[in-house]
Amino acid sequence: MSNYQERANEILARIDELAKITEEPGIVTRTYGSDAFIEAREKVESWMRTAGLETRTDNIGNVRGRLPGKNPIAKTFIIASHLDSVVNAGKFDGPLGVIMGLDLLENLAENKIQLPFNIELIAFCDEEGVRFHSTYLGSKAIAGSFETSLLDKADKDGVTLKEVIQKLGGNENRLSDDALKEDLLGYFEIHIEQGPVLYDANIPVALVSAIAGQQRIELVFTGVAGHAGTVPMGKRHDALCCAAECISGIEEFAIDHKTNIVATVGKLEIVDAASNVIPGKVKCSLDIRSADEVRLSFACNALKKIITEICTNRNIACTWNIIQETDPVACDPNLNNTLHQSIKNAGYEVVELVSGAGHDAVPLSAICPVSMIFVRCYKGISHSPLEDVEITDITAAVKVADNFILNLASNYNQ
Ligand code: HGY
Ligand code: MN
Ligand code: MN
Repeated sequence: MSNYQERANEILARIDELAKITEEPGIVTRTYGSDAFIEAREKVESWMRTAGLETRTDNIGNVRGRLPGKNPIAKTFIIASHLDSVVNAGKFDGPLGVIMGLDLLENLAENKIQLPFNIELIAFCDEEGVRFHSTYLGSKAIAGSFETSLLDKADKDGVTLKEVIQKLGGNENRLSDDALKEDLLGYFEIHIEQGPVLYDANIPVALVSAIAGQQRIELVFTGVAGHAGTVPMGKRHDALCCAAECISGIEEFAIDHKTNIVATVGKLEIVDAASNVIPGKVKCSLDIRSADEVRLSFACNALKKIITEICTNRNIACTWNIIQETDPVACDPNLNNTLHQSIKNAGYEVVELVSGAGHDAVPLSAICPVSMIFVRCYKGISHSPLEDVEITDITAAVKVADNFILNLASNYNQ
């Protein structure tokens, strides 16, 4: 068995170990600040320490491990992904990038390879944004773009972000201390594709050329609650029927423009729901994405118009609260040239993909050049317990990533 295969087996074993650390036995749910998140973070930090990295957890809750290069004042290269998950998640979305990054550094340390630059491995604490419906909390903190207005945002149980930071041992007034201020060589993230292209093409890895922009919106529909038995149909202002018509209108619009946008309503809440009450208030999420900035803003404006028209016809009030918006991000051409070469050196066909999913590379792109590779996953399934990755594809990704780091080192001339 080759060294790459052995390392891939160890990576998969650690991913399996992390998958057992969950808020709900039998499924993978590990949201920001939960006890399961804290346990997983401690596990990763212990692996980092065993690998000989200098470790620390920062105020927002990321765990960071550093492998100094030959020249400590040289630039620093960031390798990262996230430790948190969605609800009933797969076990690879996030942990694959963290554990593969750990493997890369472990291999360098074990073989006493001193690079001409420093490497910092980061396990981000909240990429998904499940708890506070605002994503990239960990990566925004280190990119210096964390919005302090979020500190008082409460989760569904009324616990504020500030309280979670304190529970994690952080100081919400010192978040800016953790922003990366040093000279950065770039950022690299290994992530499952979460789409079907590599699976259908039977190719193990892809180069990521860009990451789609997204808008996350909360829609609140306010009608008139009433008795299900006594209010005639013609006299109702049913917030749920209005939301339902809007949701179909959103789908219809996105299908018509399928070439460049996707739109999803993933959360729907009937406030004070009861089977014998006409819904007076309904909240839902709206997630709109496109790799093309102009199309994204066109789609947001067009959908807002469609929703406003439906609500006016039904005499229902609607608020459109933008929770988060990020522009599309282009990955760095120079890093991608080196990645392109590394994929070829490893003996694989080079495929370039745009990422429809968001990644922590997005906030980091504001402070350094970013790069990503995708690893094939089973039928492109993700955000699902069916998420799976073949050991042969992990082996391929180890080979590519090793080549990439060594090629970066040989090209390094700062
Ligand atoms: O939603 C996303 O794009 C990512 O999985 N957080
Ligand atoms: Mn992810
Ligand atoms: Mn995800």
